[in-house]
Amino acid sequence: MDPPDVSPASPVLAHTSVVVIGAGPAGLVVANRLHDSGVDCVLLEADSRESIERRPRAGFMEEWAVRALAEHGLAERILLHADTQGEFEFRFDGERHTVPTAELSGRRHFVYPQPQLVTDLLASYADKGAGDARFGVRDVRLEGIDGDRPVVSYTDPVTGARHHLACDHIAGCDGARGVARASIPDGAVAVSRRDDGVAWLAVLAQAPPSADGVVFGLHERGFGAHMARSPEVTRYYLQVPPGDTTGNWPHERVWQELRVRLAAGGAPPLTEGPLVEKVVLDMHNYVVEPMSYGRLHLAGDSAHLVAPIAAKGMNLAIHDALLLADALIAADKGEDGGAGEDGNRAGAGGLAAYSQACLRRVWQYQEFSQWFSDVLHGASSGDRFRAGTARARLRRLLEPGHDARAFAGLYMGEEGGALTG
Ligand code: RFL
Repeated sequence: MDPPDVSPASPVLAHTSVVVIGAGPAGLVVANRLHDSGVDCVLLEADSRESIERRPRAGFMEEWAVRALAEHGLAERILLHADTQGEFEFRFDGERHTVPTAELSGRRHFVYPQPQLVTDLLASYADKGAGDARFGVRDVRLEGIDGDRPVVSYTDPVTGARHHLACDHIAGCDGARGVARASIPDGAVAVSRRDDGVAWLAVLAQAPPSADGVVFGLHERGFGAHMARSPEVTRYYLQVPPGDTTGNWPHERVWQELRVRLAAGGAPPLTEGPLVEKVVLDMHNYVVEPMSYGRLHLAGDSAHLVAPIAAKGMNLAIHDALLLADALIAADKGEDGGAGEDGNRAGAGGLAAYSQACLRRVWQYQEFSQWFSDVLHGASSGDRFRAGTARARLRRLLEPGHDARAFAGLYMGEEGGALTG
């Protein structure tokens, strides 16, 4: 890797302990924890504050994640305002089947829109805490990440000036399309990928929910889902062919297809409304191992993508971020026990163990998501064998016993547990 571009002609303008790249859930949790613990940090975000506070995405938070944020004073509004859900419904063959996940697992989901979480975490870091957050930064570059003093540079969107930040560590929290992972030399980390071979049309409807919680419709025409987000907004998903475009899905076609795929005897009709967001998502997944390279540590979607089949991505991002923040705080205070056994210069004790500590949960969630994907998409696969095995798994989930309990535990975010088949 080239040495950092810090010649006298391009002076290092500042030094900070940690540069956090990306103000999504991962970056904001890291920045809040560092700032609260007195570790100097700068948060760089490519988008504007207004835009990231409006970007719709996740809604389901696992209970452990909310409790963990609450321990650090970061979940006040979630605990005040979020609904919780403890069951969901499968619909297939015209019938409704309720899965009592809270009863089976002892845990509940919190329903809290991601833009609201981002807004809360930004208010805590940048407003209440007066933390250093820089929005709209252009052309972020990472240099010297395999050395002792990496440099992150960016162009100021207003003045056009190039800024250089020398630091001890970089938290790469810039999502699936960021620069952090791309800055790691080819071959230095392993990237494993899996494509589920399906796509979902994700829509947000300006309409009240039509059921109390989540409804998964399993249908030969494709999977469909309903997810209550707030009294005014509901998320819906429709399985579509890979490569499909939103242009093929006008308003009436979306509602027609949802009515078919979510139909069941005794189910109330869907409350329709304008579709305020429409996006086609390919269901693909990846994992980067290890999650650290030199002084760069990846967290959240930059390190692993889990298709939103089981609502896991943001939860994993929070898990990584909490562990990374702890390790960075320990390193900053010289409390992390010296260099790691593998000679990883990033780190030291806590940081050397960071990747491994995250990956256990990452792989557990990837495996669950893959398992669930097979169940949800079996009926529409066009393959009678896959449809038959998916139906067998589904039956096991709906009968009291080991699989029902294991499923509920994994769905609600237990790190252990295993399903058969
Ligand atoms: P994010 O949220 O993508 O944030 C990354 C931030 O980095 C910025 N950025 C840069 N900043 C500076 N320089 C650069 N060069 C940069 N490049 C990018 C971006 O602007 C952005 O602000 O990643 P993070 O923090 O890792 O969080 C991950 C989660 O956002 C993601 O996993 C979830 O949204 C996934 N997901 C769900 N997860 C759940 O746990 N529960 C759910 O219910 C759930 N539902 C969903 C979802 C994802 C969805 N989509 C759209 C993929 C529903 C959907 C439809």
